[in-house]
Amino acid sequence: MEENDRRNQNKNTLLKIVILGDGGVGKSCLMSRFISNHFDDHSFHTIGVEFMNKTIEVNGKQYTLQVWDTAGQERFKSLRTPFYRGSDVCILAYAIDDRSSFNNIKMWLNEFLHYAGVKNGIERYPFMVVGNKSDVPSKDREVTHDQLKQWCDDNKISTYIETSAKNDNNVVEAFSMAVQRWVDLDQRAEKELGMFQHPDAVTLHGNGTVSGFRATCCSRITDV
Ligand SMILES: Nc1nc2c(ncn2[C@@H]2O[C@H](COP(=O)(O)OP(=O)(O)OP(=O)(O)O)[C@@H](O)[C@H]2O)c(=O)[nH]1
Ligand SMILES: [Mg+2]
Repeated sequence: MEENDRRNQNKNTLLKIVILGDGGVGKSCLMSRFISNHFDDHSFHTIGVEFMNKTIEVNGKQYTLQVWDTAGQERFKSLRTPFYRGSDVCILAYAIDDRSSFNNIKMWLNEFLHYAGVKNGIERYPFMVVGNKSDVPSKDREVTHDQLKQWCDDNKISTYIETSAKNDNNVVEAFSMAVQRWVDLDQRAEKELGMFQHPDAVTLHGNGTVSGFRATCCSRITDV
């Protein structure tokens, strides 16, 4: 392993992850389950935004996730939207026993695109859809897993999962998947930037690799 790679391996990448979705779908509970492995049966509605940090390892690398929990109720819109800018990942959450929260995902997607100023298209931004409350009895389920998949296919979002903050099902997995999606898109952007800035560098040594060029992209690498 080269010295540069070794140094990068020991660095910690800070990612801002924002969670959006209707009031009551379980955004705050997902955050508490992830950050402190705690679940509150009588969680209060969030007012504005709150954030908490947690470091996790994905594929042998450290990521500090700054998780931003937002207020889903319409009356708090002006308090939450200023915090969308600078996000690295956006999680769109609904509850599987609440059809209207699923129908509103599109509205949340559009709100984020608008206020975060995402310009490069949905496929190039790490979105993830999370169907929470997967623990509810099947008679109460209003959105199937197939409907989740179909919606994501139709909207060009490739990362989605069902979770239960209550039963601690798939919560860490959801955040790990979100990081992985960010890594994949970041590497793709880096590659494209390299090709753009050094269009004829690909064949210099006859091994098909870009010669000695490494683009920096949107990641923030910090020492911890
Ligand atoms: N059954 C079940 N209930 C959950 C789950 N997650 C959250 N809840 C419950 O759903 C209710 C709302 O959860 P919150 O986390 O406060 O919802 P929120 O999305 O943060 O709501 P706002 O802050 O108003 O936007 C609470 O009563 C939680 O106990 C879950 O995975 N399963
Ligand atoms: Mg909340």
